[in-house]
Amino acid sequence: MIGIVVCSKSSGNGESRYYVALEHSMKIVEVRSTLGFEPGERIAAEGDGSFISTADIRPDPAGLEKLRKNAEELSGKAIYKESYRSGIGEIDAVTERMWKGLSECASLLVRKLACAAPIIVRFHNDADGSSGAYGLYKSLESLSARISALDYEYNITWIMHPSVSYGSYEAGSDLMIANSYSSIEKPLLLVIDFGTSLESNPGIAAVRDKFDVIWLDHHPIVEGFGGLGLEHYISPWLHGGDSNYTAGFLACAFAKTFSQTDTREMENASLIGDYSDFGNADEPGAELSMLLDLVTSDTRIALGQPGANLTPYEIDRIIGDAARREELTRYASLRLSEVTALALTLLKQHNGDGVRIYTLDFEGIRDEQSKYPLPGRFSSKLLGKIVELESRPSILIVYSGRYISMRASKDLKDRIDLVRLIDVIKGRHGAVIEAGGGHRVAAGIKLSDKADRSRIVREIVEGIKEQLSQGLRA
Ligand SMILES: [Mn+2]
Repeated sequence: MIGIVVCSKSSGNGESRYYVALEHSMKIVEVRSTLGFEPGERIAAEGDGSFISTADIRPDPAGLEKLRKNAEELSGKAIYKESYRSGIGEIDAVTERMWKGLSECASLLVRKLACAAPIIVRFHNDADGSSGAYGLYKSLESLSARISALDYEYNITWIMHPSVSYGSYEAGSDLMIANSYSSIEKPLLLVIDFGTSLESNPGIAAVRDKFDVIWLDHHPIVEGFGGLGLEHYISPWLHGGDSNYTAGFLACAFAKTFSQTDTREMENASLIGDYSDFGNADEPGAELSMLLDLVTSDTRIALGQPGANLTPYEIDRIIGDAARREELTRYASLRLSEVTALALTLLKQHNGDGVRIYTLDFEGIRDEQSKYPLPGRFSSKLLGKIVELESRPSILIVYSGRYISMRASKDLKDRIDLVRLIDVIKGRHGAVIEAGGGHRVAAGIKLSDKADRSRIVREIVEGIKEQLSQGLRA
């Protein structure tokens, strides 16, 4: 077999991993060798690819040219022209307006895959982000089945991302991964369901030269957000949609530009997980949403160790195992009812202009061994329960450790803007707030120091009362 080295990764033991595009089929194969090759070199491999002869190593500009042309052609061929229709009219209208942008992202992705460029996919560790990553993963599987040149184990690093911003730390870690490779195509970074806030600006600035970036998000766009300058920043907010068009759905719609794999269950799981108006509890997805919420909150349950990186590969294994899936779903549902029942007895109540504002100290309610449920997601569920019981507009603030999570019932969406409230508090306190943001009626703050928590919670309650009584000035 003769081929061109398209990407290499050195490892500690002197042996390197090489992705080689075979000369005749352009198919990528993976080989290991202790000999040092450069991307762009023509080499001869034998048998199963485990041995590379030294007889015929030379740079091959003509071959490289042909390879690039092939990658370009593939990226055209792989794309479906027709916009994806899920059957939800309002969502489909937004998808149609994003289709051109999504197709351009897909062309880029396929070109990277055809050259085995290193790809990092970071997805938010909640039901929304992880269902998007899972839908994308399944769709990529079908892409390798459809296009033979792309039938290899992709050079993708999946990273579950535990925060709402893309900071310098994450950027540094991604650069480290990318720098361990050397490839003919620029590495690709794909972000799903987080990061549309100012805290991401340093991270974006740090990686944008090294990576091509595809950024799929649905959080309200904050003025001054650096991601807007990226070539492939896609958000329903720019196309007549809003946060109800979830990022998980967006990732699945993106996957539809190159795959026809059925991702309806993941789409609905993401809509339900993020409390979108379009979630449908009667369609498949509700159970998946709860399961993903559990396994992304507590990787000890999913993988046997806390703080581990959960990838779509593991999610797929759990979902493929009917008994495990059922056991985990039952556990999640049971835990949730227990914690909810307890929480309802411990709520504190404040009145604000006819609206009930509740606060809850979440520490001590949750079993500290298990991270499930996480305060943010739990606060959404608990608010749902409160609204069900009270049938009146309510706001809930849940705090635990350095986190403060805020939720307002949807009927308050014209009277409350939590993103704006967080901005005010950030402006007032600066470094006391490590990160903060979210959606109009669902947002969160991470403090630098837990000691400031009760003061900030008090200010949040006051700020909410103010918005309620004075109205939101435009
Ligand atoms: Mn989301």
